[in-house]
Amino acid sequence: MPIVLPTDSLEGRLRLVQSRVPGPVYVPLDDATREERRVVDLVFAGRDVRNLRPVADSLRMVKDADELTRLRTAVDISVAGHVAAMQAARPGMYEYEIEAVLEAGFRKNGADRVGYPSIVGSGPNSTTLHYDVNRRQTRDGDLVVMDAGAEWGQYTADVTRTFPVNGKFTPRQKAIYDLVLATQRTAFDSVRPGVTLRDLDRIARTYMRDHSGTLCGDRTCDTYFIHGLGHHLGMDVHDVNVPGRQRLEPGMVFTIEPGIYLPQESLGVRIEDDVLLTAAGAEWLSDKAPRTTDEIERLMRRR
Ligand SMILES: [Mn+2]
Repeated sequence: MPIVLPTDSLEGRLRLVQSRVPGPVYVPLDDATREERRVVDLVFAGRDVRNLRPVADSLRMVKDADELTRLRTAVDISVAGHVAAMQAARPGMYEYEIEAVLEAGFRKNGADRVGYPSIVGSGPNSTTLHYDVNRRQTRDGDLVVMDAGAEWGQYTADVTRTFPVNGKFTPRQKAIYDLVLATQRTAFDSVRPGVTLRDLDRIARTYMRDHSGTLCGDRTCDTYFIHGLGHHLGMDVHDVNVPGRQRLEPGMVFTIEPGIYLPQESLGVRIEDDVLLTAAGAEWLSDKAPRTTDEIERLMRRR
């Protein structure tokens, strides 16, 4: 028989249970108010009170088999949405129309919801980070940065593709795109147990700088790579990253997402994929979404 108790008896009950369990007491303390902290000290007086947060966060960093299944499902659904949106895109469509196709693709394939607000930024908006207004009408010649991930079983993907709304990259767009792509590949090739995301960030920026030539004018293109290379991925799109566990371990999942943003040219490119580190090396999770300019143009011709 279940026992029904009043809510205000919870604290007393917890105190009773805790008093019978030996060892340290783990309580989430990060966001505790002074009053909550006072209650904790009162309830667990004399006990070894520790912060639950780093312990719980640490458990989230290496994904188990069930979590990987969820992430793979979320990624596969996201890829399907990206493919549908790229195939449907036409000059003159509003960004929200492309977003609608994208998210319909997510839902058709079983997504619970979006993992974060979808970004569909065309032309000048391709150079705005975290643009999610999606109200502009696209024009022939625009690039579109589409950063969107489906959530499935509480886990979210995080995928970005950049494509020409008319289906054909200009030589200039392709040149910038190919540098971003090569930068992403270089970072991926350096993924192994023991490296840090900071190492990969440095490797990516160095590569981009050394291969800029005159592509970005007087400066090297890494000047226009104005965000971090990547982050952990899981239940949160920017998943937890516990200080002291910076080195990548098998089972960790993270993004690699270099970009170049040239507002003067309304030219932004970001390519973002989700990567699993295994004992054998790195594995792309989201590479079923067309990624080279040839693959993207081929996909968009088949529409
Ligand atoms: Mn991301």
